Amino acid sequence: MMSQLAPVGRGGDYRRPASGFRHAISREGRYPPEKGRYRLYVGVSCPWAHRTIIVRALKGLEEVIETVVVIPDVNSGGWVMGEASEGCTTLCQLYQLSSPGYRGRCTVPVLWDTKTKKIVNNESGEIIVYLNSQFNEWAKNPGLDLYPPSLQKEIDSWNEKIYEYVNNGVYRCGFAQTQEAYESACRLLFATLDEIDSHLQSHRYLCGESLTLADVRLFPTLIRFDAVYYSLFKCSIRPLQSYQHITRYLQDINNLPGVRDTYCLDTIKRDYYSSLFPLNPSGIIPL
Ligand SMILES: N[C@@H](CCC(=O)N[C@@H](CS)C(=O)NCC(=O)O)C(=O)O
Repeated sequence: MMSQLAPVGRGGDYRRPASGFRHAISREGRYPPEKGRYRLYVGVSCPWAHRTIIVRALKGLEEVIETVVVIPDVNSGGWVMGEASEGCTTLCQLYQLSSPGYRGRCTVPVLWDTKTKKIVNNESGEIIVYLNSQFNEWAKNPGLDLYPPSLQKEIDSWNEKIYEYVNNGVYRCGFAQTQEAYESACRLLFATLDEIDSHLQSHRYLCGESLTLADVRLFPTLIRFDAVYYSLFKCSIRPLQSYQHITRYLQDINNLPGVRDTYCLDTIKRDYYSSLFPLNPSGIIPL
């Protein structure tokens, strides 16, 4: 099961497959911004989907883009719909509706076009860029720019490092299939957390005084860290709460209007320990 879910390289290191649907939302393109046309399929325990839920909340897009929450199924290991959507009862059926014969993984988040019945994009890092910039006409907070041109270089450089060693880094610890691959991922993860902690000693957010997409991408991993990754994924050199500046930073983001409502730690723990990954055979959820 693990080799299907988590492809590895020759050294037993986890290799995340690239996302397959990469269309843009743009005025000139096939998918122009429109109120009510697009829908987000999300799983509430998924950190990648969590990014999109945060940007939707911060920008005030609740009435512009609806969400459908999918649920992890213990038996099939895939996402299923709570209620049928577009005539589909599983997320894989939705992928088939968009692309008959699709053979890749059926992941969340999915940005769906209700008009053409196609997946526009299933890469969270790109979806949040479109949510930030393309729906301002209808957003409650159109002035909030989480990816301002003056900071894009700095944001991109944090993103690159944080994706590799933290966002995907925790999965590289949890899905490693050799001791060496695990140790290497774990040391790189904690070296990056050390660097982030010392940076946050003199910076409120990663790129200064205002929140950016770099913070939005980091937060979902950090908020799950001590509850899930520390034990289930063996990210256990030290608990995250022992980092003083990261802890302050997490509280600051958590206190931003709307953010606390974007996740539920009990659901996250339940899903990770019982259904998302075959890493905990007893299904027991730690206290
Ligand atoms: N590159 C994707 C990754 C998304 C992803 O891996 N989602 C996981 C949930 S946390 C998923 O749906 N996995 C189901 C599967 O691989 O079958 C993104 O950032 O949007």
